Amino acid sequence: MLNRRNFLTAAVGVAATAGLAACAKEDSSSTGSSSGGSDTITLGFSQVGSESGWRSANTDSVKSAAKEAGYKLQFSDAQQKQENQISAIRSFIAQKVDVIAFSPVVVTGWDAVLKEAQAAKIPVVLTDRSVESDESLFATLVGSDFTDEGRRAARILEKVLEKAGHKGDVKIAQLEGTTGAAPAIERAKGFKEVMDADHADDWKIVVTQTGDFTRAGGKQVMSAFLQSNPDINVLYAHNDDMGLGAIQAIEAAGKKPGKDILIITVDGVKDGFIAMSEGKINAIVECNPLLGPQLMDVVKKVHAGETVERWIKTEESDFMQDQAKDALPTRKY
Ligand code: GYE
Repeated sequence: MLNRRNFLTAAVGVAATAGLAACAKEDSSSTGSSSGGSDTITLGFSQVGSESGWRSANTDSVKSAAKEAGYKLQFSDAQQKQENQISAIRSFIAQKVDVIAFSPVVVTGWDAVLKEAQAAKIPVVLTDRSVESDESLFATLVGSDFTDEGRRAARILEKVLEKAGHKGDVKIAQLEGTTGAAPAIERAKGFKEVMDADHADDWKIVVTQTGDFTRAGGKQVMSAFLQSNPDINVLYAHNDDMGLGAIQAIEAAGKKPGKDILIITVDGVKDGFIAMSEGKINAIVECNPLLGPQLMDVVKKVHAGETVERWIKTEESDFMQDQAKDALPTRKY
């Protein structure tokens, strides 16, 4: 696994080409000079899909920042399938785009296509999620520290339990993100790290399964959890959408979300904040999807052959339920 902590500032080893873009098969948009002018950067971007509110906000941010920067954007939606991302990247290489950016659906299986991009001298920028590949195959990662988000989720659960005056065993259900995706692996890892260190005796993850980062997945898996383990008293969901789906399952089972089952989620999208202001979510660990402007900045730098940091991290906060009403009007996604 790519060890995010070991990222060092390093020179971008890949020279950018100033090739013109051929006809694109995917969505394309541009506000740049006449189409394909040599000073207009053509960016090929392969998005994970449209599985969550976070993802929609991220897509909007990337599209509007590309427009703002005057780049020609070839945008491709992989519908949560790695094979679609691989073919999108191959098509960007064939079109000779200037820079490729993508948010990898899972961490493994990228070496071959990344080597093809390198052979074609097209720099690759990872955004949002990381990969388990040789670090020389991409220029940088623009995104969050998911392991730390997992740790923050455990620390905020400590506060939530205290606030609720919880006594006795903490029986946790975990709704994991997409299997093999960096945020699913790392959010589970960071949470477990704190749990093993400080709560080995009183906390236990009694059930854990993927809900694929979707509302439908969260609802379905949570309703199965409630049948197999009716004594669950905490839910840790790797994103708001799965938490929102789970809330429906909890209510359908005649229980009160936020009271009978304390709920911690990650992301901080508007719908998550609405549920939190209604008392149904107890705390949210923020993960900021508005990566577009930083991404465009980095794209310009790698295109110019400039040095960039290996990991450009996102700043984030945590929110308890009593902050939800005040924070809601200020949420940008
Ligand atoms: O938390 C989730 C989305 O990769 C950080 O993907 C992203 C995650 C986000 O589906 O809602």
